[in-house]
Order: sequence, then structure tokens, then C-alpha cells
Amino acid sequence: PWKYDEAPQSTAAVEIKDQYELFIDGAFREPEKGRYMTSINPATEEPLASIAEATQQDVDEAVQAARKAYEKRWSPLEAAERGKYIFRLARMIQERSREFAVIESMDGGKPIRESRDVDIPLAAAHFFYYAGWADKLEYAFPGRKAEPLGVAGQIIPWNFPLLMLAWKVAPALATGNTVVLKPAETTSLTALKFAELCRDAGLPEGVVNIVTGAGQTGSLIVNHDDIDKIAFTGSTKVGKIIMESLAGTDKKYTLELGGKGPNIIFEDAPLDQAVEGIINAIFFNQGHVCCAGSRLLVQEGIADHLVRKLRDRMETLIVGDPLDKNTDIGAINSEQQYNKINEYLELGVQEGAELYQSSCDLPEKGYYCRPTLFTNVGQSNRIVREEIFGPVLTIQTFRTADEGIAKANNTPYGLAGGVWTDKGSKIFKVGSRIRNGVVWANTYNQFDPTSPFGGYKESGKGREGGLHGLYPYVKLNPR
Ligand code: TXE
Repeated sequence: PWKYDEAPQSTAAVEIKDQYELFIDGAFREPEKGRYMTSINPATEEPLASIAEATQQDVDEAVQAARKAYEKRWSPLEAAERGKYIFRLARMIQERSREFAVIESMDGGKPIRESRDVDIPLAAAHFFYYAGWADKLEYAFPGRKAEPLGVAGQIIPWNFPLLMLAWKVAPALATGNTVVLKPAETTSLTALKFAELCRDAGLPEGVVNIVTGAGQTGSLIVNHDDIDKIAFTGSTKVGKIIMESLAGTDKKYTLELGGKGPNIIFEDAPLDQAVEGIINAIFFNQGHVCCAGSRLLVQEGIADHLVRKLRDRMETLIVGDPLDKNTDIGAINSEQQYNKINEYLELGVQEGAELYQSSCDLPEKGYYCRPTLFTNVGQSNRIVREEIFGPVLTIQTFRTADEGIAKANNTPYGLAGGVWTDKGSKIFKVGSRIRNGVVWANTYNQFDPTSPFGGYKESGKGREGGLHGLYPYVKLNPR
């Protein structure tokens, strides 16, 4: 669905350099302290590239460049001209989508089919969508004048690297802000490739700055005095630290944090379709998805039958090389995440749950994990309450809709979930009582640049996407 039209495809070879620099004020430059981190290819455990680590002076320079660009070059520009640049970036992502997809899969471990068909086209779609808003803000905010905030500091995670960049950069630019963005340390390459596009598109210098580094660099951005807005996607733990750091400042912020999505299957659901939906909900992107349907809630009468069908379907999933077009489940993003998932697998067994894993072969090297089901779990089990962020599904049953809803809501999180039933009225009744930012009906993981996304409770603050995604980047004044 994201293939807007056929953009002429660049035939350039996919290039991964040995070393990547910071992108500040329209040019690539070495980090002030000369420090570099190594990005590992999780499918092979081999080093992929060295990535610059930005320290205080680099972040200062990036913020200064963004401030100057905001005042002199970007906010004074005609809105329609800003829109043209954003369109150009969208188009360039389309043209280079093959290269982006391969780099994304090598750097992060996700199956090439997903980066090719979802991540990259959807990233382009966000730039197209927000480009369209640039000169129509008076219609987005009738009767009010929407002014940019200034410099936005944006920190993104490793599960959808280019897509998360698009979620954040496109609305910021469309509303006249400039950007200092930090990608996640394990997946910086597509953001740096995007930096090349900004340069080649002739985007005014300093409008987009990419500073790479670990959490320390992120916290330099969060605490920088000359940044007006923070947009963060990542763990609830870091989200809380950021919220505390920002208390008492007048920086605006949005946080998109963790989740433990309930996927509720009623007895009258179309079961074959539901099985596909359950598989997609938890195994898409190795389960590294904040809105993953990681808690399956099944109505009692069909539970045994559904679990059997699910196991059969899991046996057909191919786990392996992210660059192989047949692969369903790629590599776990990092050694750290791989260890975290394995600790949860052990914990689940200790908690008394019954573990089932598909019997597929795994490559000898690389961080791979078999698709996993846990049955015989209780509401108080940590594997039910905590975000695992891997291909691990817990299964609970319920008798009545009320019980299903109560279980769905019994979590510190509230990001997304699904409801499966043949009855339209039930979808609306149940859906409206689930305290999640998104509830899908008879489907899962549908994303669209026009739809807002964001959570309740510990899943975050604010909304990104759609018209709502413009709000965090503007101050509204009377006309
Ligand atoms: O996340 P972090 P991690 C969850 C998921 C995962 C767990 C840990 O459960 O297993 O978090 O992942 C930057 N100030 N999610 O440790 O640390 C960091 O450099 C400012 C869910 O990788 O939150 C990276 O760019 N920034 C989530 C980004 O924050 C800081 C996606 C995310 O890293 C920082 C990712 C600090 N003090 C993980 N510390 C989702 N909602 O999709 C780190 N960072």
C-alpha cells in the first residue's frame, strides 16, 4: 500500500562506508573528541561500520547550527518552499529505497521484505504527507496562527530507524522548526544516509543535523538550554529520566514509550484470519515493536483449537538471514537485546509457564531467536507484565467480554491492541473500553501517515502522525 507511484530507482550500488561522521550545518565532520563506536551486523556478529560519538561541543555546534538555520534560513522561508524541500526528500527516499532497505536490514537485522515493503516506503509516505501540510497550516489550525517552536531535539530507537526519523523530522520541518536528531547507537546508518539526501537536496545548511552517539549524547540533547522541544521514542525507563530532566523547563515534549499490547480473540472471530493477525502482531520485526500484540487473550471455548493452529503456523516461519527474501523473522537487533530476551525466556519457565518454540533451524552465527509461545501464565507473571521486545507471545484466556477487557487493561502500558470478532457492534463496544492509543479491529500493525499514534499511561505522552502530529511542533496564537 505504500508504493505511491513508481519512482525511478537509482541503480547505485549499496555502499556501507567503514566510518561515518557527524552531520552538522550541512556537512559531515569528525567528532571533536575523535571517538567512534562500532555498529555490529546482528546477523553475522561482525563489525559493520564505525560511527562517530558526539560529545558536548559537537552537540553545542549542532544546536547552534540548527538555531541559526531556524532564524535565518528556514522559518523565514515561504511555507510552500519548505514544502517543496520536504517533497524532494520524500522523492529521494523513494528513488534510493532499495539502498535504504538493504542498509536498514544489515544494520538492524530486520527481514528485507519488511524494510522494502514497510519501513522505507512508509518513511517516504510520511515525508509526502507532511510536505502537503507545510503551506496549509491555517486549515490545520483554523482561526489561529501556528508558529514553529524553534529547534527540536529528537531521539529515536533502533526498531524502525528510518521510519522513526520520518515520524519526527517530517512534521518538524513542515511546521518550520529545525532539527538535531540522534539515531540509536546500533542503527545509525540510514539516518546518516538520510543526511546525505538532505545535503544533495540542497536543504539549507543546519536545518537537519544528525549527531550520533549513545545515551550520553541523547542526554546532552535533552538537557541543552537552546533546544525548544524534545521528541523521544524509546524505553519507558529512559522516558521517565527525560521527563524528570525536563520538569521545570519550558521545553515541550512528546514521549513514545513501551507497550504490552493485548490482542483479544473472541469465539466468533474469523480464525484463519486471526491466526495470521496474531503472527503478524507478535513476530513482525522480531517483536521489536512498541505496539506489538504480545499478550494474546483468547476466549476460552476456542483456546485449545487456536493454540494448535498457531503452533502449526509458527512451524512454517523461516528464521534467518535478514537479506533473504524468504525470511520471516530476522536477527535480534543487538547482543544486549538478545540477552534480554533469553533472560525473559528463562524467567518465564521459572515462573511456571509452559514454553513452546517452533523447531526451525537457526543460523550458526548471529543473534537469532525462535518464535515462542508461553501458555499457563498468570496476570502477575513478569512475562505478562513487562515488555520483552522479542518474538515471545503469552497466552491467557477469558470467558466474558468484561473479563477480556479487564485483563487487556490490567497493565502499566496503554499503547495499542487488537480485537477480533465477527460482530461489528462488539468491536466498537470492546474497542472503546480498551485504554490504548490504538485499537485495531480484525487486523493488526496497520500504519498510516494520516493516523495519530501514541499511548496512555506508561506508554507515553502526546501523539505523533496525522494532523495530531503537527501539534507538538507549534505554538498557537490568535490570528
Ligand atoms: O532503549 P533506550 P534500549 C524498549 C524495549 C527494549 C528496551 C531497552 O523494551 O528492550 O526499551 O532498549 C537513547 N537520555 N524499547 O536500551 O535506552 C538511546 O541512545 C537521552 C521500546 O535500546 O530507551 C536511543 O537513541 N537519550 C522502544 C534511544 O534513547 C537516551 C524502542 C532509545 O534507547 C538516554 C526502543 C538518556 N539518558 C526500546 N539513554 C519503543 N517504544 O519502540 C538512552 N538514550
